[in-house]
Amino acid sequence: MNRAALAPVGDAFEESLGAFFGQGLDYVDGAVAELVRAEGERQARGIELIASENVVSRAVLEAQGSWFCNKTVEGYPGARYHGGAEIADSLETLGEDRACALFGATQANLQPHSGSQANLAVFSALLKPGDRVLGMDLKCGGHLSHGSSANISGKVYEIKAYGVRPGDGRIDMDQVRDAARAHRPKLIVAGGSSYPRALDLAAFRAIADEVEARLLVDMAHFAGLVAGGVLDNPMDHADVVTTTTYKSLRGARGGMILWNDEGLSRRLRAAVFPGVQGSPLLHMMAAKAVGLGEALQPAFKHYARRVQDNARALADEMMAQGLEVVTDGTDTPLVLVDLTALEIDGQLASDKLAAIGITCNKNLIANDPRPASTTSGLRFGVSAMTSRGIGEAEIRRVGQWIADCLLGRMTDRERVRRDSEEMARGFRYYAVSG
Ligand code: DSN
Repeated sequence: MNRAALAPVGDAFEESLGAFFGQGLDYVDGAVAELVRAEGERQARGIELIASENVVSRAVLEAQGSWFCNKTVEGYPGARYHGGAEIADSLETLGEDRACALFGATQANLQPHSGSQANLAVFSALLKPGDRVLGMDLKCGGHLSHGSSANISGKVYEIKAYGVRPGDGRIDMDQVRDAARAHRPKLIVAGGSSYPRALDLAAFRAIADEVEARLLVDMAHFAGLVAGGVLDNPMDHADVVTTTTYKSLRGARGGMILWNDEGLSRRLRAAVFPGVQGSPLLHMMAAKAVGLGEALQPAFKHYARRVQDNARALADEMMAQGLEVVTDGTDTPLVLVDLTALEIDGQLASDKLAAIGITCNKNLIANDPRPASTTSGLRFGVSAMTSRGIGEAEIRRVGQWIADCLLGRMTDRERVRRDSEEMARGFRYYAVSG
């Protein structure tokens, strides 16, 4: 092919370089820019109570939009497969050091792209296919990646489940002990996605020791409260701790693994890479490091305390207004409402709340008579609104709106939608339009 035939393409390419390196999203892609703006507006005007969400700092946003996104590495600091990794090594080491300092661990792995990836890596490091695991039933507050039949964890390993006491909705440690004695699992998993109470970590440890199982604590939903010193640290009890970094911990999206026993290090690191992942997302690693640095600051302790206070106030108010709250309260950022006494299912309930500007999610509850597509529960979490500055008086007002809406007492939905928007806009947020 002669050069003349290539020239127009070459010219167009070279002409495009100015915009490629110099122009922002508004100029380059108006369609996506508009969606970004619309999502920012949606977030700014809404009362966000999805338990797995939070609001990250401007600094976290900046780090995840940095040119670390251009870098590919595989392996770990000092032992990479790609060149030019010295700065990435410093970044990953800095992030690991911060994670260890925050949670009192000696070992950390920040490479997991998500909490599920972190859990899968731990399972594959500690178990052989077919090995038995005792985890919390998904319906009772466990997590998909702890052995749900729909998840790879439930297909590769033999899963036995413990639940919650029918009377008070709490984990019955006697039942856990009986199940552990009966099934002799290799691994016991504590933690989940909708259990609102603090775990009895010492009892889990004692049971694991008795049956010679390893103990994995997944603290994804309450990691921020551990970091802030509000809840006991699972690192004092577990062999391995996993977490997401973006829920109450308020950092970039992704997962993390912590442990102390250096005898596990080679297996756990190899299970993440090359076991279940290739290259880590270095821009997210940078943002994780920023979030962990923020969590080490004194202000984070106040945030964590306020998350728990707000969650308790929300639960109290909803109960006072006539809703049934699972376990009659919470120790964590989570509040789980049981709708079984009402006509309304979780899907319809969350749709009704969305219409008045409150976002949450439908959630299975113990012995749920409804399927996962509708459910009889609603899950709320206060981390995101706490990060924006909400306090007890306002969260109680939100609790009243929720109860009025679900109990059919709301006469003027449009007025409440306007009031909730006014409340949300009264809290801090990024400048999203401009
Ligand atoms: N684990 C899911 C949740 O709790 O919503 C996503 O993080």
